[in-house]
Amino acid sequence: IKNYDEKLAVAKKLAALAKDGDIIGFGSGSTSYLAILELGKRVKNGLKIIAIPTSHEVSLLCAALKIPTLSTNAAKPDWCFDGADEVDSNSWIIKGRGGAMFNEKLTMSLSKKVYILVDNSKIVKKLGTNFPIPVECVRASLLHVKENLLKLGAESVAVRLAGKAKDGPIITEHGNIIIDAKFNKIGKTLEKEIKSITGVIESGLFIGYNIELIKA
Ligand code: DER
Repeated sequence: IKNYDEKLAVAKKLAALAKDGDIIGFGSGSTSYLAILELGKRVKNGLKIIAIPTSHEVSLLCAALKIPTLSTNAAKPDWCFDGADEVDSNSWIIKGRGGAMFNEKLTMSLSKKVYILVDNSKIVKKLGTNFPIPVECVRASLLHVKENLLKLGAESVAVRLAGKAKDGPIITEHGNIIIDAKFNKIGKTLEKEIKSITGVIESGLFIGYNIELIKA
């Protein structure tokens, strides 16, 4: 894991926040993974929490750590945590390198409190510097979504491929595909403009969410 020491320090800080009875939204990605391992240690020592996982990976990890889980239809999280690919000075965020941004945004929207775990490599002056905005969309809308993302100013759009794991596109937890759209200019209406394209399920652009950063 890149920046392991910083991520582990942030993960430990997060894990210390949990208290008995908490229902917690568990984010996806390597930083969240380390936080879940830390929470697993506390659960082994008697901490009573329930997790709402945001991906298959996190669901499997909770099962392995014997952390009880509920779905987003069964309960609302008291609070949630997650990682980020980029965070700017307005606390606008790009997420979704791990492809779980629909469940992550849903869980954040359901949570009273949102903690975002960041190592210093994630802090950027200008959003869009290092990462594309991932856009989850219905397979039948691929051409339409690509065209409209370019119209919104995307420098490039590319279907996320599974690589060695499988020829062709990756398929998300909800059976959709992801288009990675590189934007050099990200204005405050872009999240809503992307969402308004027919066929778009959700994007990894988070503008104006009430979040608290946890840094190393
Ligand atoms: O895919 C995601 O949304 C992850 O949370 C990502 O944004 C951060 O992943 P990392 O913790 O592995 O850097």
